[in-house]
Amino acid sequence: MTEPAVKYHLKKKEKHTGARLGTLETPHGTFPTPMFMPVGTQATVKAISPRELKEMGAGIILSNTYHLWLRPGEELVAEAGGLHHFMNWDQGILTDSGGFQVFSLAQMRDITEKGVHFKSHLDGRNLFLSPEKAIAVENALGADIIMSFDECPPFFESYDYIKKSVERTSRWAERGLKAHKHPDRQALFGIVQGGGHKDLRELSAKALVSLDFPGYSIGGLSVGESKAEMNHVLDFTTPLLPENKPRYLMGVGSPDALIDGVIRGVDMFDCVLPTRIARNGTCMTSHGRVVIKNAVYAHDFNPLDDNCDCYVCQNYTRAYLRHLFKAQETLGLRLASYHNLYFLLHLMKQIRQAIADDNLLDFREQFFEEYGYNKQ
Ligand code: PRF
Ligand code: ZN
Repeated sequence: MTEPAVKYHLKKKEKHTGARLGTLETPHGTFPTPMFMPVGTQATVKAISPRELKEMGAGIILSNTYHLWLRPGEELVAEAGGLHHFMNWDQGILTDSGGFQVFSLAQMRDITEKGVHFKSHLDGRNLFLSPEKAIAVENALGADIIMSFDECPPFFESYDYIKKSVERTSRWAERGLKAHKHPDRQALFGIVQGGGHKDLRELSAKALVSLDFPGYSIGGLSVGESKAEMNHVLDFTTPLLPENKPRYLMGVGSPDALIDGVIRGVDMFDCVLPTRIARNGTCMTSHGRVVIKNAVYAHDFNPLDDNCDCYVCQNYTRAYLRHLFKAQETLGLRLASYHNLYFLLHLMKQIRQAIADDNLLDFREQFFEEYGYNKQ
């Protein structure tokens, strides 16, 4: 029996919710959970350097098998000594399998038992991705945590389709496990699917748990359903997963969903949201979203967020940030991206403290009130 590549330590459960305080030990360092993972799809967190990521306390980032397989190719990354060396990031990396990206980006897909045929979103080439191929690419990239190849069906697909899809995703997970070459260096997570159906989530979780993955992802959420629906699915899905393994909710990263996910026992999250909205000038602050291009900020010489101690808020004004965006200067999107990532990493820190203090529900109430969620 080889040692698993990652070790989850559950340190404490919050008294009034399902929230868990823990740590995840990876071959590239240990980070506290619950944690938010910044997204670096193309082996870079857009506009932010690894030095800056470290400075803001990111212990793990996410990257994408699909994108790196197409460009520059996993062989080139392997030639560079793996993804950590290639991008100069010595902390944790998690790669998504490509399943989700194929379904969301590529065209003319044809799903069979063997895998998925589709056309590249870059040049229209015909491509084929299978559980074995996805794992081979992830093995070559060398991330600390890797994902099974899954299908993420639309939330409102028919019950019969989702059932067939879940069964196939479970078979794909097993094939991926067999194909995985470095279980001692890379932890392969299974991905629970099943749409909004309790029995299908159970079917999925049961099959994956019996395969004894070192961690479990929850997929198929934040794909168009309401927040209430997502929370409802989490309510019955996290209890299906073993307590001594990490749980990762894929593609979720709005402040309210992070808090509500943690309350339901989720340990890890990722989302393009903070960096994507930053690039069009939307900033997350303790008082809610600030659209920095708005005229109201033209003469506002206050920091972006008076409660934030990040580099941006300590050194720049809203008026200056607005000017940068109006003048289309690239520093604007760099600073906004930095602040937004810092804001979510800081939010996770506050959440961890609230778990330690057993007052997560009070924290939620205060945060929602101040952010403006209660007004919607
Ligand atoms: N599967 C995979 N990646 C994902 C998802 C999924 O269901 C989601 C759903 N929000 C985001 N990223 N493999
Ligand atoms: Zn800030």
